[in-house]
Amino acid sequence: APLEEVDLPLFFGWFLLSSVQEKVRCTSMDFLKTLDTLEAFKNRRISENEVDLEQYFKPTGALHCTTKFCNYGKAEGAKEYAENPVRNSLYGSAFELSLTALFVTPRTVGARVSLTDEQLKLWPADAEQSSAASLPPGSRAHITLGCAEGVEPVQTGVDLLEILALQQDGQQGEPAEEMELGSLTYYGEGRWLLNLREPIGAPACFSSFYG
Ligand code: ACK
Repeated sequence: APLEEVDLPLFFGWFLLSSVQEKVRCTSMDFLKTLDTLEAFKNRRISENEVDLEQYFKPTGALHCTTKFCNYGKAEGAKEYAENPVRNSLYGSAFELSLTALFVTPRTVGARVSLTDEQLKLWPADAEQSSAASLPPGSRAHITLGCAEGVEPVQTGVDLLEILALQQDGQQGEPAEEMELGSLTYYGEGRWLLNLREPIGAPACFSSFYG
């Protein structure tokens, strides 16, 4: 087939270098392990059954931060995004992502990514539109670290937007614990957010995934 007919990727995004993937996975495991031992957490369990959090969340493949989900060209705005000259010029470039928080819900565990102005140039305008709140561009940026049985990774961004919408709505959450990694807040309905004391710098390559 001529080159023009080749499908667009499943998604574009930043892919963490393998050395830092290991580090992020370890930090996330530590977080889940510690969370599991906290009294505050035991009293507000995310599932009716006693579950070991590390078993409850299944890993979801190579760690990445999705910019545009294209679904091989079927997603709205996919072609426009793929043809954007800025996207084109930055394809294959190295970036440093800043992971500023970890969060857990009954469905997903993820890391919040705080994008720089340069990184925001790669951010699609419609990424936050699934949220009823009007959150600034880049709010959805995250790395999925694990999903509960039967939950799709797309849920992680939805869960993050939900917590940020609560914050924007003035809901401070319930301060739950000062952990070594940072301060933990409870937002109800099994939603926990840990603001990292020290953001994790994660080198990543802007590229695409075909699957
Ligand atoms: O964890 P994620 O960001 O959530 O990475 C995966 C990736 O694309 C491949 O499935 C994300 N994803 C899936 N569907 C959507 C969607 N409708 N909108 C935004 N991101 C999506 C998923």
